[in-house]
Amino acid sequence: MTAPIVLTSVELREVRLPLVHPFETSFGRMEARQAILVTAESNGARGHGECTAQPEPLFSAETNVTAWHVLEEFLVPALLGKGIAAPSEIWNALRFARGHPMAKAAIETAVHDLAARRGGVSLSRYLGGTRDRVTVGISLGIEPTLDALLGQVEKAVARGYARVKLKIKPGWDVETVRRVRERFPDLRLTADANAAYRLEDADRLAALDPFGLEMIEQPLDYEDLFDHAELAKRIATPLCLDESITGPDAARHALRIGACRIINIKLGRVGGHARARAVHDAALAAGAPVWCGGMLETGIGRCHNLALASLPNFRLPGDLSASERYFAEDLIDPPVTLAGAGTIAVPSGPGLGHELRWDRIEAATLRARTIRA
Ligand code: OSB
Ligand code: MG
Repeated sequence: MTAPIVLTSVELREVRLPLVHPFETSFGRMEARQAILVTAESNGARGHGECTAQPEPLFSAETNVTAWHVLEEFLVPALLGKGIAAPSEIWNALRFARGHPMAKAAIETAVHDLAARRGGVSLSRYLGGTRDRVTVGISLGIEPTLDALLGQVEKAVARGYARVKLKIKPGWDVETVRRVRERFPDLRLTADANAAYRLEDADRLAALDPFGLEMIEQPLDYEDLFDHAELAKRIATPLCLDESITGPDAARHALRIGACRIINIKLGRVGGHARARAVHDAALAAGAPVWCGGMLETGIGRCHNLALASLPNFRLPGDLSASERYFAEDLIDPPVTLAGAGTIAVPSGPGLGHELRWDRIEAATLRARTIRA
């Protein structure tokens, strides 16, 4: 038995880091990653997490303002000064507060990092990871022109990414995928619609079938498993769900009714490492593969994703790219880099396995507040 963790203080810090290239999806365009970083402290031991909310409620209902509010007023006070038997207990300890999975994940993942560091093991080892490198892809946003997108794909292929995901929306779909497929006949390709279609668009989505996409991610509404199951009967390309999978129950239901065959797991969307593990296990039990999604995280969130993606049922390339694909200067040292053959090494040092660059974090800070027990 390891001793319980008693949090003595929690720091919330909002940072803004410009992206090297704007990222556009069906729901909007991002020029920077603006995130809340959470540092949990227990008698000198520290752990770090990153909230995957954005300034606007476009991908999910949470925003940086709601996450900060809920962390500051409710979640952090509920945990400070109390004995936490294990980080996997945090989801239950925070059950009194409805919703806000990204805010909950930010503190839950920070305490996981703290627990792994305290035990002197990597976060991957702490979580039960089974690989020392993970296969990775790149998610490419909507570009002003097809030629600009083809240039981006070319660069990604040259860098060795194991698969390319194209963001699609009505009007940037069939022709887009056709052109990329023509130019790169053997590339592992997927498409992500971020809920931009309706079931009535089934024919348009079926028109993507000839291009050999490995999956279409979240074509329909985030609340709608039923219509995804209907769509799955009308198209050949496998469906993957992102926004709709809020936890293990949603995963079980979606797989059971045929709303998807593959699941994208994101720590923030599901509420942290323990919930991510539960989704992973639900998919494994149903014989479905999972892969690790991304939210343009800084190196802190990215290292959490790398540790998560080292679990056994992460059998498809994740949206886990090198630091340089997102930021001129990442918040960790060393930055995340691609190893050979479209892989990234899972950090092996204690916890997240990378040092934090506090000079850069300070320079990127918009506001900070420490809450003490
Ligand atoms: O739907 O997967 C998504 C980024 C922001 C919000 C939603 C999504 C994404 C990505 C980027 O696709 C993945 C990455 O972090 O590289
Ligand atoms: Mg997605």
